[in-house]
Amino acid sequence: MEQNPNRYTITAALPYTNGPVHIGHLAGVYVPADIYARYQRLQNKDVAFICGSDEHGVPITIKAKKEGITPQQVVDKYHGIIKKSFEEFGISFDNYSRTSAEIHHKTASEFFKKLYEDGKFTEEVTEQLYDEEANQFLADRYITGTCPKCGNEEAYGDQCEKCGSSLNATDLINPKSAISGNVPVLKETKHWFLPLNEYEDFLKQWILVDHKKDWKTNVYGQCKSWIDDGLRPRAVTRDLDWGIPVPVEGAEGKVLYVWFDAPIGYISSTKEWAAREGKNWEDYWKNENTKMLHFIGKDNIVFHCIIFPSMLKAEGSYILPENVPANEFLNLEGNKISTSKNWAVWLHEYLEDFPNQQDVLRYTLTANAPETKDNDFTWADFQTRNNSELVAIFGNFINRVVVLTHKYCEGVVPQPASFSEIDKQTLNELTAYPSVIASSLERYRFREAQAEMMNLARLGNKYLADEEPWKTIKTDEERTKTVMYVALQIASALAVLSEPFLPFTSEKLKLMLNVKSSAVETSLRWNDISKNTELLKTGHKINKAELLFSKIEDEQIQAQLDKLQASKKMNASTSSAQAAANKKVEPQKETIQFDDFMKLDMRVGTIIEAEKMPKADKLLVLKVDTGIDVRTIVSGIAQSFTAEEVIGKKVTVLVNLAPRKLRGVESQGMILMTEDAEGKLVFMNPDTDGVENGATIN
Ligand code: B3M
Ligand code: ZN
Repeated sequence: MEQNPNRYTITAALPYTNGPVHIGHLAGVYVPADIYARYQRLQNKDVAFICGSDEHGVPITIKAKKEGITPQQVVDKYHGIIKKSFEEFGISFDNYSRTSAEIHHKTASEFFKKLYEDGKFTEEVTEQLYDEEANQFLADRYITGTCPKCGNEEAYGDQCEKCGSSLNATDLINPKSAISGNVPVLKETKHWFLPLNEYEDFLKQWILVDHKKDWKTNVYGQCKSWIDDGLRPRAVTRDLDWGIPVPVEGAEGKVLYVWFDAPIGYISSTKEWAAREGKNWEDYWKNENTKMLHFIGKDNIVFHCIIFPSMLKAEGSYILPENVPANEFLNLEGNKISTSKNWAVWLHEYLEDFPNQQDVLRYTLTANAPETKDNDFTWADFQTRNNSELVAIFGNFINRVVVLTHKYCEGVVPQPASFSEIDKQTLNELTAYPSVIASSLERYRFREAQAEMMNLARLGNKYLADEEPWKTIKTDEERTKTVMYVALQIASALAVLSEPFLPFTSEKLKLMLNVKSSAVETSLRWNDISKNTELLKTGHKINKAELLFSKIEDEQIQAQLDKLQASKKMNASTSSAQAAANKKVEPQKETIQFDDFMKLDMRVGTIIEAEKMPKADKLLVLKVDTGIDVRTIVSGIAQSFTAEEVIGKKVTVLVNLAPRKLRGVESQGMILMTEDAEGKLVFMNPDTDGVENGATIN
């Protein structure tokens, strides 16, 4: 294990192209990965920051079925949206590929073939769950059921998202087809398995011994519990028609398991990049001096820490990840983020609603990052982070420095006179920041690192407030110049140290300080800040002030909250529609002839009086104007309506029903009703505007 490698392969989980990217993905994976990649580039490391779209697997085919389009159309649509929004958000991937790319199909097929030929798989005919109505095998997300470990009733066929267990579909209790809702049957089929049990010793040594200290406790803990539970062979092929065909004979109609092909996507994306950049991809995957890191969310831990490393080990020529800094989940306004319930802040929508404010979201997500436990994003917090921190501290400091430099020093870095104790102490503190921030970043503590960066802005803000150059200018111009000199050094350190967290702000700030090109100002490098406090030399001219951040108003926040409220309403109505759809429908009654129907005399009527039948819970006694007459009808609707509610209602009345006595009152007809999903009665009153009482219904 080399202490300070020069080459980094940094991967970020390949997003499924069954929907756009939301803040949960960003906070869990892409923002921390991007901060880390940018930081290592600032250390002059050779970085390959790799990602791409995960375009296979059941989530895609389910989405296609739901929208009535082909899986290819689904992946094309979301790959486009995701790629564009990552770019606009400043996620600095060196390459963003896709698993439908030819290079990926080739790479994944060859990988499988190598393991196959080396005898690393076992081949087994087993009974798998099958949907007889849909005529297909059910794997992964095509099947749901109760998790045998934690009892979650919505576990998937390959994983329980509640407890994180990795499952085989046949482990589920009460399995149910996600296609038809049917109970599946068992049917024999042949598959190839990676015998994870044979990698137990390797995994024990590699994770439980070698990485006991440096992996995050949440990651280590999950791995340990799987290993302690005992590992079992895992099928790496599936009976599906969407995916990479299994490249061996006798495997017609079968594809690679999506979690077999997807992590190989990191390799194919690296190959695509290397070919374009004239690099050797193997340096990034097969060189022991390369440090490989996988940034993922906690639901992906087993695949990146157990299954993929076992695949790499089986292949034999690859390095293993040095660390897998997985995050927990981010919630939104107190509820779990959900793509299907549209309970999310979508990146592409954020970029439209808050143009040129990428850094505000990056900042908030990092400040609240779910590093050690699940966390909550609220719009109120987002507004406060912007208005009270970015605007009031960082923005305010920079604005004062630049404006006052123009006001008192003609926009030129002044010659300092002698430094006071405060000046020396401030410059001294400044030199400590790069290594403090770096040390947090090296340990994947992004919130802590960003907080330190903000402390530097605070230091600058406080320094100016205490030294009051706007006062000293009247009595001691030299002092003012010295203060401006010191403040300018802090501002330029911030321009560098903020880059991983706030790349757009850093860019603007460098432009303002006129240090755009590092060839002009070679001292503006991360590590030089600790050695040298003269980052901006006397005589250097800076540019005009521009606002780095602007206040976010209550109306903007309210608009976002309204959007979420609309999703909530929509969900409430679809869930009652679903309840209705799930309700048992009565079978059709016996066929009648036309003449039978013609015997029914149904009229439009109006309820003109109503009262509760004494001592009867269910009955209302109604007076109904049928157009023919006004008659009494006793109706069993008292549990759904009060008497007052129904007076004046237009209704459909069966007028020629033989009269019968209910509790001593003769009922002369029947009012037609139905029931809603919750069992409440609903009048069958078709749109009767302009229809007179007595009109017949045929
Ligand atoms: N497509 C992300 C997810 O579980 C999954 C990651 C693949 S990384 C190789 O949503
Ligand atoms: Zn579970």
